[in-house]
Amino acid sequence: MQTSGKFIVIEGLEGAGKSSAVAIISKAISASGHTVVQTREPGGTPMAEAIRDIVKHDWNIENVTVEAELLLMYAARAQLVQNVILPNLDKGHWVLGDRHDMSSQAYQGGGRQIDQHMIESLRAITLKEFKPDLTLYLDVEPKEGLKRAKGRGELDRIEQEDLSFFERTRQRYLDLAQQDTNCILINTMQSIEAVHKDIERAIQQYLER
Ligand code: Z5A
Repeated sequence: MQTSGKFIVIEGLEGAGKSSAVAIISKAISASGHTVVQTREPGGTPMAEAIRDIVKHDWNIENVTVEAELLLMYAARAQLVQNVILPNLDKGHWVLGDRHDMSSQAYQGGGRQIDQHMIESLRAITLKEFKPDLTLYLDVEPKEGLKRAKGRGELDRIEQEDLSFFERTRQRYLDLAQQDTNCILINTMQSIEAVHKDIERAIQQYLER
């Protein structure tokens, strides 16, 4: 898929600081003269937002199967990519995503331990060859990330998983970040000011390329 805009994605565990990273990057891209369109996953279209509510909801007496969770993530992604991301890239806009496919690899593949082939086949159906131009992976130790997330209020269904789930998810993120030449790792186990400087430097270097 050939497009004229760029697709930039922010990834990381809860509490990694994705919200402020999105704000910093959006400002830098706009200042360089591009139109920025922000997305989030799961979500970003009316139907995908409804899927987001379903997937984050604590169903209480009904067990949410790992297969249903995975399929819902890809259903939401199909809606977003075809209805929002690709049309905007075609217009030459820059799309800034709060999470994308790396989240499914990390949470469903690493955290839930779903077979990699199953995820690969859904990815092939949903995305074909489509990939982000740049990913900023914000790395946080799960204990610290959850502490920050808890400070914000109630935890959703996925956030209530035990620490080992998030440790597996983080390990998969680290492996993926190392393999992906278009991914930059930002260490967020430092002061917010230092993290923001690293994010600003990374995006400026990309814009100047
Ligand atoms: N999910 C999935 O399983 N598979 C998929 O394919 C996709 C998603 C796409 C989406 O939830 C859930 O779906 C998510 C993964 C799963 N679930 N979990 N668990 P979401 O997008 O609503 O939630 P989130 O991604 O977990 O967002 P978040 O908790 O809002 O994370 P954040 O945006 O990175 O956190 P933040 O709001 O920017 O920061 C949290 C707090 O920490 C805030 O008060 C900051 O001021 C503070 N903070 C940030 N950085 C620092 C530093 N460096 N020091 C101290 N304090 C800091």
